[in-house]
Amino acid sequence: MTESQTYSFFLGCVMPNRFPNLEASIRVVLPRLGINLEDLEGASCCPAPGVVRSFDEPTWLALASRNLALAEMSGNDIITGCNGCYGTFKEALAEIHEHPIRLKEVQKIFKGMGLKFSGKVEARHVIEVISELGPDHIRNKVARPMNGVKVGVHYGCHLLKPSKNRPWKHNQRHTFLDELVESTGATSVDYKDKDMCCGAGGGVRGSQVELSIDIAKEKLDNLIDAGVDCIVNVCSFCHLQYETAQAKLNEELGERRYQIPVIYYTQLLGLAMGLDTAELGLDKHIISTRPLLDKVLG
Ligand code: 9S8
Ligand code: 9S8
Ligand code: COM
Repeated sequence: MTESQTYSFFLGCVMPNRFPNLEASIRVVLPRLGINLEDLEGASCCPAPGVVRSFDEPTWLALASRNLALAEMSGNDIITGCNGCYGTFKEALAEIHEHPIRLKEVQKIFKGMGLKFSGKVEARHVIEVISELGPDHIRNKVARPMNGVKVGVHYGCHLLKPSKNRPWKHNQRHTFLDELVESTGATSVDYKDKDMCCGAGGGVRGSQVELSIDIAKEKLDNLIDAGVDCIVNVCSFCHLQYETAQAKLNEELGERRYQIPVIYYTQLLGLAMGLDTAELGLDKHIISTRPLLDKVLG
């Protein structure tokens, strides 16, 4: 199924409920790259790897398998724009492939539910299929180069780890997203602790909000020190963290110190392709994207 360029689009919880603007940018940009999306009817939470898997692994595996089965039954591989959902699907598939007994267990649970599941479906990330097209393909699509824009790239944890179950080779693992950002004409700026977690994942944001925001603050301070014009991410949960943590920190400080626009990769690419800013949802951010848009559009 890897040759197919039509995928079942798995939204997860955060994107459709909190950031439909990111979802819109994916739906607008991907077809223009020759990647078609079909809606995945009846999907549930993936469920979140750092949360549900930590508490009840068999429930996590059964629910993840159900979502994968829906894609398998529609004849497509599954695609997601969230690192957490990507992590769940990659690891659920690895689990059933390495331990066939786990697949049998899941199939037993599915009895009478009208689900067919063999595990012969692949899980892809939006940024993975874009990166397969290669930086040159992206460069050819650029109508409005992002020259002079300084970007702080945030990969996020689940995109890259565990590395043995991720598609990027050792030498590309910490560079492919920077290259895709630079293909738009922008500059990826190095900053302290770039590979550090945003502070949201693994249930930290859900149970220890203060600690979670403190971790985000450390990253945000490093990004400010590096003089970035925006953060570029590829995970709806990282996106939520960077947007809401800045708003919360400003509220506590009583001043608007944290104002870094937080941009999903397809929004940056869409902007560089010359697409309409409202169509890309760039007018729907918690932290205004205006300073970035002023710089780009003049
Ligand atoms: S689904 Fe429910 S919570 Fe979430 S967005 Fe991504 S991880 Fe999967
Ligand atoms: S970083 Fe650490 S666990 Fe995660 S991928 Fe998205 S949320 Fe931010
Ligand atoms: C983070 C997902 S993207 S989780 O909180 O680790 O489950």
